[in-house]
Amino acid sequence: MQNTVTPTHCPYCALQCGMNLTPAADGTVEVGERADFPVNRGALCGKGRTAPQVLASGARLTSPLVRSDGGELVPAGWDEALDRIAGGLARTRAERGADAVGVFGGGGLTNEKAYALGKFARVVLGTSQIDYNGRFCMSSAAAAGTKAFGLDRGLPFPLEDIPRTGCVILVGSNPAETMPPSLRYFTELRENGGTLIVVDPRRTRTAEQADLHLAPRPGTDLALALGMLHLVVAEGRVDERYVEERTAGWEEARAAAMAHWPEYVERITGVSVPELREAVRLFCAPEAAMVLTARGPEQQAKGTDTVGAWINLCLATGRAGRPLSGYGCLTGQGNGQGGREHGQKADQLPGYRRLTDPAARLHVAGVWGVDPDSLPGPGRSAYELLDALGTDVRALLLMGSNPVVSAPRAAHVEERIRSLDFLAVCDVVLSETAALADVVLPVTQWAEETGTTTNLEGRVLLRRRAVTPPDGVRGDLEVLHGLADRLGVEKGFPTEPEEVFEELRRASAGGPADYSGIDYRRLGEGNGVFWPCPAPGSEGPPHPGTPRLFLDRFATGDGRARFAAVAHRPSAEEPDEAYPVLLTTGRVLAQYQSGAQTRRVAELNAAAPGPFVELHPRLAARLGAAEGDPLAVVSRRGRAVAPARITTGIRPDTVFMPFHWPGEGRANTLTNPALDPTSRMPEFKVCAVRVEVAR
Ligand SMILES: Nc1nc2c(c(=O)[nH]1)N[C@H]1C(S)=C(S)[C@@H](COP(=O)(O)OP(=O)(O)OC[C@H]3O[C@@H](n4cnc5c(=O)[nH]c(N)nc54)[C@H](O)[C@@H]3O)O[C@H]1N2
Ligand SMILES: Nc1nc2c(c(=O)[nH]1)N[C@H]1C(S)=C(S)[C@@H](COP(=O)(O)OP(=O)(O)OC[C@H]3O[C@@H](n4cnc5c(=O)[nH]c(N)nc54)[C@H](O)[C@@H]3O)O[C@H]1N2
Ligand code: SF4
Ligand SMILES: [Mo]
Repeated sequence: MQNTVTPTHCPYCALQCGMNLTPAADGTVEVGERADFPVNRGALCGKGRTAPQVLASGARLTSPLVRSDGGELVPAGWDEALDRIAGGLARTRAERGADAVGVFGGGGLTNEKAYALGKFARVVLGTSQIDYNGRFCMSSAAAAGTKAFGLDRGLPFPLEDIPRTGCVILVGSNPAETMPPSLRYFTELRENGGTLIVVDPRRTRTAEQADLHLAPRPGTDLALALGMLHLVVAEGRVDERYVEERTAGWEEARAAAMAHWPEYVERITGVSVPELREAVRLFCAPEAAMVLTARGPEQQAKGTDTVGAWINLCLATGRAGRPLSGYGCLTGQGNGQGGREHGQKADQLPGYRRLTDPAARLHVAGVWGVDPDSLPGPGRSAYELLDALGTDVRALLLMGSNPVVSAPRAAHVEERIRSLDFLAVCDVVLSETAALADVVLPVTQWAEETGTTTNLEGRVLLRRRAVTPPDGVRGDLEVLHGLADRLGVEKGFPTEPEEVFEELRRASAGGPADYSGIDYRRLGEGNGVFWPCPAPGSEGPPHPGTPRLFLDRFATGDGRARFAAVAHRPSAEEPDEAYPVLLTTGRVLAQYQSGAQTRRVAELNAAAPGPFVELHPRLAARLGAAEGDPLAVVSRRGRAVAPARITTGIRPDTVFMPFHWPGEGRANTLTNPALDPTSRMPEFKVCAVRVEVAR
């Protein structure tokens, strides 16, 4: 395997760029262009290009660590570490019941790991208390997509359709920094005569490429979408025939939109009536158009309704389930799509089945060889689970997330984690969360192991092992196998990813996310397969996969898409005298998520060395702040300090902080854990703060 070129995929975001890896004799790994992979055609961002540096980083864990009597984390052997974890989880279960043991997963885990982790929680631990960081990511879009279309797949079409449509509205999405190679699709759209509208309170690098940039006040996208729908109706642009033939619920949705006059919407959003009209004109003029959302409108306590309102706009104008038209959500993490399909979510079984559906329980229990009645019911959502640590949930197994940095109201979450009776973390580095654990297991990552991921298009991909892992580390699947064995379940947790995938195929068969017609051989030969891809009957040819969904019918019982009857409502926390400024949060190009991995790469740290507070010159003048001055940002949850970065590219009523760093500048010390009632998504994108120069 050494010194050969292995075609594989990036460890980080949902684009899952193709790349070629070649290990060199000196232990380094060369990243080469993989031009034949259509999604990125060889292009990579700096994070992907430098990803191998994390493999060899001095920060890499190469031995299990256990907490000593003196309270230090000290190296230990694998047997001792696994014994301790099994003992810790079993003790809590014996003393307090199965639901006192929690499991927290991640959307970066491969399909095989996500599947095995969900099975481990339900079958070995018997707990309902499992959820994952995808809840913080795209759960609002998933909930709205399921309501509207009967099925949630981030993009219902491949990225290659984007350049050929007529207009794209990108809502709260900054691909120039979060998925740079995808920007090409939007550039080509404009070269082909199409138009790009960007909706973002900041003039991002993405907004700079747009034909029209709307800069609403954070947390008001719902009103904005309703205002546009109002104009669509008022200007006679409704596709009556499509609404009649392919949708349900229009009358209620129409009535709700009619209550949102453009002038009223202007007052709520700060987007002027002429801008609203122009957006409607650009969206409605061409034959086909798309709306794509990302975390801006979704990470709100009304994220599900907000996405529903954008879907309404698509439905009223006949722009869903037709060629080159549709609504899509740009998922975030490497396996953000697959990670939400195979059972690490609190209410879910593999194949995107519902845990409360008796037929789903019967099918999956059959594959697992257990009694369906032994499967627990739905558990708490991610923030609610973290909030219950130390009280109802006393022991936690965590794999693939760093909530001390990334969870809302992070100081409280950190305090909850510290109050656990027992914490075990599997990670590649000593993340801020792993540093609090009783046992830390060092695991293999990405290029050191094989597994599948499902990218933002719903394309299932094979990520191949390209290098030999360092001595002392093991894969997450080996960890689950070792723990299951110690907890009395000897069978059902294979360590070979392909074996796990074969079982996942059977478990997903017949479910909404049906992978049963996909296997490693097929994935190895091409550029991935789009689900659903059911297994053919004994005679039939292989199913080709489904790049484009809903062209004939939606996945609802009657085949019709559902309008959402939604109305504007304020954010959970609006500015007042004590906290007069809006805080929003997000990402920068050179760091990834909690930074656990990218903060180990010198080149990335040079480009993005630390947190900052972005603010408008007018707000800066009011505060007496100059560029680089330390600013204290204070919310009802806490206080963070970071240098001022002054720019005219942000609304004067809003400040922005990236969330990639721990410590004093941790943005999530400030954020509001108010949850969306349907998706249980926290309101990362808007809360009220006070800003002052920290002297
Ligand atoms: N460089 C980098 N790339 C990444 C990641 C990373 O950490 N770093 N993470 C990956 C993951 S998991 C994800 S989920 C994606 C996220 O990808 P994006 O959604 O593109 O990233 P964000 O920066 O969180 O948010 C996008 C934009 O929303 C805007 N915004 C803030 N509040 C509002 C609002 O109320 N309404 C609207 N309309 N917009 C608002 C912000 O100004 C920001 O520019 O990126 C993926 N790619
Ligand atoms: N304020 C604010 N907060 C946010 C957001 C925001 O926009 N604003 N965005 C939210 C979103 S969209 C997301 S997705 C979350 C992400 O935030 P986190 O869930 O913290 O995501 P990561 O930093 O990617 O954490 C993954 C951890 O798992 C480790 N890891 C990587 N690969 C593997 C593996 O294969 N196995 C194991 N066991 N470990 C592995 C990494 O080293 C890292 O420590 O943050 C959320 N938090
Ligand atoms: S855009 Fe995403 S998948 Fe592509 S190289 Fe960058 S981080 Fe990796
Ligand atoms: Mo995400």
